[in-house]
Amino acid sequence: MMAEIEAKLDAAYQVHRLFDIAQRDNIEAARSDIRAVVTGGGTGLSREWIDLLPSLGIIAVNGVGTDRVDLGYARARDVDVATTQGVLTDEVADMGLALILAVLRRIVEGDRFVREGRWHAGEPFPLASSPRGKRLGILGLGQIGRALGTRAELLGMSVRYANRTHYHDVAWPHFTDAAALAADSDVLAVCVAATPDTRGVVDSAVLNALGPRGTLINIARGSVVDEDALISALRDGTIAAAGLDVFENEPAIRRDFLALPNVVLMPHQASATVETRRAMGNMVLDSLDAYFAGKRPENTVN
Ligand code: 8YV
Repeated sequence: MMAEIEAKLDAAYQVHRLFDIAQRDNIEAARSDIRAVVTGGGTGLSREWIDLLPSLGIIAVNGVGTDRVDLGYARARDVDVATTQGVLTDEVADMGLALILAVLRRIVEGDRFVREGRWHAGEPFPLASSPRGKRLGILGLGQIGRALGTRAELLGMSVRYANRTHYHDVAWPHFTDAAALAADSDVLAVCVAATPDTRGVVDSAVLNALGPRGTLINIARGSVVDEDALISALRDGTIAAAGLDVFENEPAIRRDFLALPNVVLMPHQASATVETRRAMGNMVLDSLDAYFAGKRPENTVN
């Protein structure tokens, strides 16, 4: 979290930082008094930790993903799980758009080309691909998927989506099946929440359906994509390219990704702007305030 948010936490509470090895002994001593945990979307809090904290009443997630917290288990223990939903939607959708443009317009490749002196040496740079007229398939039409679809339309892309629910307030064609969506898309953007149901949903069948001119974007969670299948597909031309902000095992991502020229890699930064991280941090503080005032935080999700 931002230093200014950490300072506000310290001003209001006695804070033990689990990620700080030097504090581990203090945490052990304070364990039974700890009433609130602040964590990240990609980090969460395991059942084991919930069991180790008998006074716990709230888990405030500095993010929207709750795939690393067992919501039902927390509820059964009377623990509220609050997220920062809403405030990061636009930022994450922007990252989706940035990755689409980075891949189609060869932004990262171009930067490298200039720095390596290849432009100066007169080497030709390959033509890029226009987003206009391309079909964007959105896997998971939550707030972020919708915000990405709206942005993509401004680029002249046509949007379709796959989702369990068929929404009638959008005119975009609806699919129920990820492979059928991929077959009808030039760019497939993964925006779906990570759950046991969506684990590995983007598999070799979906990548085959996306095809050799297709691009995969992932701004959701690495676990939604079968990374073995993705690495093979990028290597053998089953799909053209990918833009990824999230991975299965962060930050120790599969080294195979590093050697692939047709993938743009980001270190899970979709919500990471000063403005949005400030808004997220303040929302975490509001949730803690509400909880310690004896109220259930507004953005409780369990
Ligand atoms: C954050 C996220 O990077 O919202 C989420 O679920 O993964 C991201 O916004 C993460 O929560 C870090 O705190």
